[in-house]
Amino acid sequence: MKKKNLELSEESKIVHGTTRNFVTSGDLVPPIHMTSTFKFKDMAHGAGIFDGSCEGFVYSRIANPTTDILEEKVALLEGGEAASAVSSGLAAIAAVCFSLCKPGDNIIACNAIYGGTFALLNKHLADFDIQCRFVSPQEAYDRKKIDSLIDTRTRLMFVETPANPTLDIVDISLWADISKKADIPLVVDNTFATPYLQKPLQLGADIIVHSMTKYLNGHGDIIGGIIVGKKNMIDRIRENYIIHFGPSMSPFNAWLISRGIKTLAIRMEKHCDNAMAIATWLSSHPKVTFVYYPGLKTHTGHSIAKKQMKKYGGMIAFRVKGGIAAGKRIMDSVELCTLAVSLGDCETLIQHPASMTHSTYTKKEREAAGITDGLIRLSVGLESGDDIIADLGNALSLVRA
Ligand code: LCS
Repeated sequence: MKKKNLELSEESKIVHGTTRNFVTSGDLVPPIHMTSTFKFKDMAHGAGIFDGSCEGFVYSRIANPTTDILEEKVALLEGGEAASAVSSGLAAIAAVCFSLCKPGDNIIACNAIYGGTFALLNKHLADFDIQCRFVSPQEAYDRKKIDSLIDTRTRLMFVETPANPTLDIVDISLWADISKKADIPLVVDNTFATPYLQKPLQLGADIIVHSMTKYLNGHGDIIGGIIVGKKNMIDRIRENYIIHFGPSMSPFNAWLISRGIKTLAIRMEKHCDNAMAIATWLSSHPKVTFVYYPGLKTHTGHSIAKKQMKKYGGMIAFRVKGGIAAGKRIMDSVELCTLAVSLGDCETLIQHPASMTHSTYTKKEREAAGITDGLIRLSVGLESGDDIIADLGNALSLVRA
């Protein structure tokens, strides 16, 4: 983005977004265009908007000025030509799948992903005769294995990195290289990293999806999603799916997310610094058996994370001695950490993937993805890192090792 004489840095773009403003009253913050429909000046104008010969808004399921501002901002931060905001992260993923795939087609995906996404890819798309071929986190580094799954009906490749809940790291450049050679779009779920930490389009991905419910909004008060990519791809997804299946975003939610994004840089810095300190502390705790955090040198994806991310994010998973029983005791004993799903909020959230976010997997499917029953997931918040450590320390002290 360019102001007249300035090339803006990432932090400034995060605050300012685009220069577009749909009001003339000089508001610093654009108002919420809380309207379902828009007045036409006359018949020629209305018909002209419909046939594309005039600029203008028609109806908020199709487009809305407040939502447009958010879409331009996220496209700018991701380095994409265009974006389309929708009602949830899963709506974004469904929109991509349904607009690119027809019955008989298939998708290749990594099996360590959010449980809701797994249910969509593994089960619900199969009802439409769209099959998903999964690779394990280890196989995700194996070019030959991935190549062997591609055929003439493969319509997209899907990865989430860092992955929910195991923080597995997918090598985006490797997947992009494979997908380019096969001429299949690569879709990256960039929810955990955000564009502040990772830019998949620069690494060769074609489409980015986000659950904006998480870090982009950052305040735990709305559900939202977005798709970013080349303009012709976003137009195709809008026309093939969003406009007529209708998962549109409320202008009020779009306005809240635009407000939330302004603090993304400083929030992500604090999430990352807190998470690094907590992961380091957990890894030397005698009652903790394993810590999953890409910032730790012991993490299998550390070197790739170092290459493709600015810092390592705010999500941690860990296992404790005494397995699931001990884990449950910890989750029932914490006082500052809140027992809740979701992530990326100001508050630290703790939860149990096997019985909560990833209960959509069978036990066998979870094991294949490395999601063990004893795994505890922590979304590190913006409180004092010392307070979070003290809270976890107290809870761990109640567990018999
Ligand atoms: N992608 C990722 C990586 C996610 O973690 C989630 C939700 C979604 C997509 C779906 O987004 P939504 O439709 O909820 O906006 N993850 C959740 C989680 O770990 N706990 O609760 C929701």
